[in-house]
Amino acid sequence: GGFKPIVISTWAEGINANKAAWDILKNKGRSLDAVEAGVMVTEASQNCCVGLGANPDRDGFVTLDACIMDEHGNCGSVGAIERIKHPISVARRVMEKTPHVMLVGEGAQKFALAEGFPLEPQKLSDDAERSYKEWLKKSEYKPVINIENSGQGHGPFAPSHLDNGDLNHDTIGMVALDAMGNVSGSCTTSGMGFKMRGRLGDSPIIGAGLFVDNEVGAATATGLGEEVIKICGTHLVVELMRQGYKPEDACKKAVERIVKKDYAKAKENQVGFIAINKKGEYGGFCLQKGFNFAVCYGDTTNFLVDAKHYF
Ligand code: SD4
Repeated sequence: GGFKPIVISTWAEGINANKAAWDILKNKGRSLDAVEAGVMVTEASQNCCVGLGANPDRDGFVTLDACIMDEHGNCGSVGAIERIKHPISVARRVMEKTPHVMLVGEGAQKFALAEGFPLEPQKLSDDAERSYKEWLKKSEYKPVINIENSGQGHGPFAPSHLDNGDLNHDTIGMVALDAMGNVSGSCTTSGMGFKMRGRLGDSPIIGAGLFVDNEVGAATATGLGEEVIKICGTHLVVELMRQGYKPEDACKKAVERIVKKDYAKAKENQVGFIAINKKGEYGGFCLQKGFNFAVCYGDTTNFLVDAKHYF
C-alpha cells in the first residue's frame, strides 16, 4: 500500500529537506511548494555541496543546475547558473514567468537578478578552495561518484568533505504526492566537481534528472549524469510505472538499461533513481551499494532507506 501525502528525496540530506516539504504537505499544501521548499534547505546548507559551497568546475567557478516540474506538466530549469543561492526557485520562476523551459549561464543569472534574487559572492567555500587546489596539482578528471563503500567519499579530491560522511553529495532530487493526489518534483545540484566549464548534467534536464506525470507518478535521479541523460532516465522510470511496474521495479529496470548499454562503465560508476506513484508507493534502485534515500509520510515518519543495488 501507499501513503498520501508522501515525500521522498535522495541521500541522507534528504531527511532535513523532507522535513521542510512535510510542513507544507501536512497542511494540505501543494506538492510543488513542498518540493521547492524542501530542496531549498539543502541548497542553503553549509554541510552539503549542493549549493554555492560546492566544488567548482575546472576553471574555478561553482555552477549550479536545477529543475522543477508540477502536476500539470509545467516545468522550468536553469543550467550552469552562478552566484545564486537558490537555483530551484529561479527554475520555478522560469516555469511561471517566461515562455521558456530552460535558461542557462549568463542569461539565467540575468533573469534571476531581474527577479530580485541576490547576487552572492564569487568566493569558493574553504572546503572547495582546498579541494580545488588539491585537484589543480594533477588536473585529472576521474570522477568517483557517490560510492561510499569505496572509502573515497565524495569525489577523489574532496578530502575535507570526508569528515561529513554521507551528508556529502552534490545533488538532491525530491518527488512528492500531496493530499489532493497531485505529484511534483525538484532536482538541484552543483553538478560534478571539476567538470569542464559549460558542462550540464542530467539534473536540469526534464526527463533525465527529473520527470513528473500526474497520471502516473514522478522520478528523480542522482549519480553520473551523463549515463542518466543517455537513457532519458527518469522519463523511462515514469513510463515503466505507467506500464504497471512498481516504483522500485521501474527504477531497477532503468538501472538495468544503463548496465546493458555499457557494463564496464556501469561497474565503475554510480547512478540511483527514486520514484513514487499515484498511490503513494515509493522505491529506489541504484548501480552500486551506498545510495540511500529519505522517505517521509508523517511528522515522526522520516527515515533513510538503503536502495537495492545492481552490483
Ligand atoms: C550530475 N547527477 O551533475 C549530477 C551529480 C550527482 O550526487 O547526482 N551527484 O551529473
